[in-house]
Amino acid sequence: MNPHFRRTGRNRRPLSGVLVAATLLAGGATATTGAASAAPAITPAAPKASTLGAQAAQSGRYFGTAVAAGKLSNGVYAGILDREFNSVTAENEMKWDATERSRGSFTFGPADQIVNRALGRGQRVRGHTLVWHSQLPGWVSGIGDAGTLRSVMRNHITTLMSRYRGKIHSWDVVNEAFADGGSGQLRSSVFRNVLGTGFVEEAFRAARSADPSAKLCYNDYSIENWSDAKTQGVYRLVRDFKARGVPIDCVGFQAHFGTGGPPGSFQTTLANFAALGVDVQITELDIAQAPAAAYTNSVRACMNVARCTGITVWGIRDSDSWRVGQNPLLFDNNGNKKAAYRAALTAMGGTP
Ligand code: 9MR
Repeated sequence: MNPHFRRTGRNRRPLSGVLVAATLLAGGATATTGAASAAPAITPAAPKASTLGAQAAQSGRYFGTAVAAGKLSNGVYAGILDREFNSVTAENEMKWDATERSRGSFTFGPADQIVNRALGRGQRVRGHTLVWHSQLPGWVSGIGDAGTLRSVMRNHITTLMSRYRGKIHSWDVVNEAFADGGSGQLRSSVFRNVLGTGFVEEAFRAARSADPSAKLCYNDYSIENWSDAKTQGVYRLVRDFKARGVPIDCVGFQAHFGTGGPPGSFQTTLANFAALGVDVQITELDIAQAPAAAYTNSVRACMNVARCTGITVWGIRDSDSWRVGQNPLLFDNNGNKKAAYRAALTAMGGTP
């Protein structure tokens, strides 16, 4: 079982405002409230669009989805993709185990297919992901020598980013590096264990050199609740990077939620990160059973933060989701729009 399933349940409990405020006071983090940096997302005169991507574009945002190369030939799938979305993320095709199965030998067919198809249709592309402890080939996780791992990591980053230079709007440079639970520290991984905690900085510096036109994101799950130790750990990392001039442009909040949807502090979290001088994005949104109100709250949190630049849902139809049996997406197995779809579109000011 994928460990994410265990975590989505805990992820959804909004903390009371009192607890959030107390944590803000005690934590010493420079924090602003969600409302303070919220910008009106919709101008009254803006025409109402009837698809997700078109409506997101009214406020300069994108609305994207994860796609699988193997499904692009399915007519229902491709029809929804092209009608509704103006950004795509390769669900698996750009991961290390898909692109560099053995050292120095790169495979780009399925990733190229996704990128070329999207760009040919005017859709933007998110890059996912360069440095991640999971879906990592054994030949990488078995490296014990720092010099070797450093050179392997740099080569992987440089090769992928160079191939798609100028074609990717945001790259998840480092994915899921923080530990779950209360430590607020980086998790154990070959990268941290062999290179030390500085591997995150090394990865971002290599990424900036490889494609200066791409926004460089740190991406993680269970960092939506402001007072959580994991959220605070990522916040400290981003604050430190900005203070020291280490390149970082965005933070991706995966947003794999349980039925309750986002925690009550989600907008505050987005606003507090944005106040550090980075964009924020919702990168892998899905919600168990897809309650309409939970989608409304998720989309509103982004729309209310000026630097929340886009939302990506993690799949098109429920049958495309990694969360088998949880029906967490905006379209049912037949490709019909669900109540959650109408909620998401309406929350952006569109009209179903
Ligand atoms: O949706 C992806 C699924 O098809 C893969 O089997 C899985 C392997 O770990 O990864 C899923 O996508 C993950 C994403 O890359 C990173 N965040 C969590 C996502 C869901 O597990």
